Amino acid sequence: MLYSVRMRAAQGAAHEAGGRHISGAERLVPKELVAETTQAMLDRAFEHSRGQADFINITVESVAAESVRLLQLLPITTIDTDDVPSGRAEAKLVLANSGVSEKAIEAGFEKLLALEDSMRGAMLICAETGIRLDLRENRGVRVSRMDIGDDAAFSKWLASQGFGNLHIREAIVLATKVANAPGMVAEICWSDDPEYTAGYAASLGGYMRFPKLKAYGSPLGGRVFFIKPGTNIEALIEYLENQPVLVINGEEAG
Ligand code: PML
Ligand code: MG
Repeated sequence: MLYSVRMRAAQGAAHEAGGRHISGAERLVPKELVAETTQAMLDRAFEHSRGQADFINITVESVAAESVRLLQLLPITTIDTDDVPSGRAEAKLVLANSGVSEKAIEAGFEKLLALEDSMRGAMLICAETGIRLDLRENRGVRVSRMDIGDDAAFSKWLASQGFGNLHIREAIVLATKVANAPGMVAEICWSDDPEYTAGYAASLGGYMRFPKLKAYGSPLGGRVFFIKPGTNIEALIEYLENQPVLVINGEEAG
């Protein structure tokens, strides 16, 4: 048996009562790690650089081991650019090479840039027309119930690649689950943490990181998922929210 441990924190009020999203986290851990995982999430919510959390919700829920799907970690490539505009231009090229239309890429960037504040979930956008497909408005679709299979080995491997921070650890796990979703073409994300400027464009072809995808100091970030036309959106959201996934990294062994 595993446990899905998830946290969401907001300022002013609960998310559903109009509070401002501060932070969220997702883990899938054995019972003996539930207590320390919840404590770490609580500390993180209280200390977040997006601001003081007034509302923190931590949910612990059992997950049957046989329902867990194992997925291979996406290969990671870093593309360093001189500045944010060239980072965004390169990220658009990656999306286009993954099969997202120019119209949809422009629509996705426009929607991300038009956000007045970050959402707690992602926007689903048609990869051809750029039309928003989910009906979640300011909430978006939150990807949940995923983790890395072997946490200690993964952290060690990440550090050996020069990726020693929590942002990458979480983002690569989420991006691996998302890239394997039914109907997924590609994802674009940049961080909503003011002090973190990186983002990525991901698809089954890989996770392309861009250290400069957002201006330093900006609390505006988020995710757009580009979806193949004709995809069953309900089944897609069900997978993103509820299918338990553990990510396996074949490279750790080496
Ligand atoms: C986040 O902060 O939640 C998103 C981080 C995206 C980029 C992570 C990376 O450095 O690869
Ligand atoms: Mg964040």
